[in-house]
Amino acid sequence: MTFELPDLPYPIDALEPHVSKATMEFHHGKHHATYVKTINELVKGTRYEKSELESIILDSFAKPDEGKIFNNAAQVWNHTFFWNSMQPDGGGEPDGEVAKRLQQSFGGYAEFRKRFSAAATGQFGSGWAWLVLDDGKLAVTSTPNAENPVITGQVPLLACDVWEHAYYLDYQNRRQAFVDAFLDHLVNWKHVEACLRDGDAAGQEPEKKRAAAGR
Ligand code: MN3
Repeated sequence: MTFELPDLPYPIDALEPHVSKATMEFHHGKHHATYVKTINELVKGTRYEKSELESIILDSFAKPDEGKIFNNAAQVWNHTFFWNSMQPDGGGEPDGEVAKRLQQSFGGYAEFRKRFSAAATGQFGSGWAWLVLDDGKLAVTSTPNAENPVITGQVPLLACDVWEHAYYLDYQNRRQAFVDAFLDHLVNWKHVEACLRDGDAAGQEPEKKRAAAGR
């Protein structure tokens, strides 16, 4: 199948002043677009030619000689998820089911915020911070480079891109300032809630989860 660059779920300047139009033009229009173009070229004529993105990610992870396929497939997936993790006038404390689950898993929003912020700023070099559903509980994780929770069988609920290209034009080296803006002004809690509902409904398919994690 041929993968396509998805449109942003909001106008390209909608996240200003927290993420500039210039950052989005490069990040969506160049970085994400290049991952899409590259994965299409890489899978041509291979066993992955007809595969869905998630199965390419699962099958190519940690396979010798398939690092490039994994990296590009995962980065296509990660960026689409990241755009959906944000919205204009988002962030701050959620309510409803998400608030209840943050309470159950972390003791409240403040502790979640502290852990997510620490995961995002503490990820050395390029990578991602995540809120995931893991065995029915919410958890915060971080992953290096293109890796994501799909490969460990966790259900991704929220993603923050902490590669320098995500914030350098707007914040230079101040990753913490970008992460604060993400948490306080950009998080799309409706998207988190929808992913949580799907994850709960799927019950995470424990067999598949163990297989994916190699346990
Ligand atoms: Mn990126």
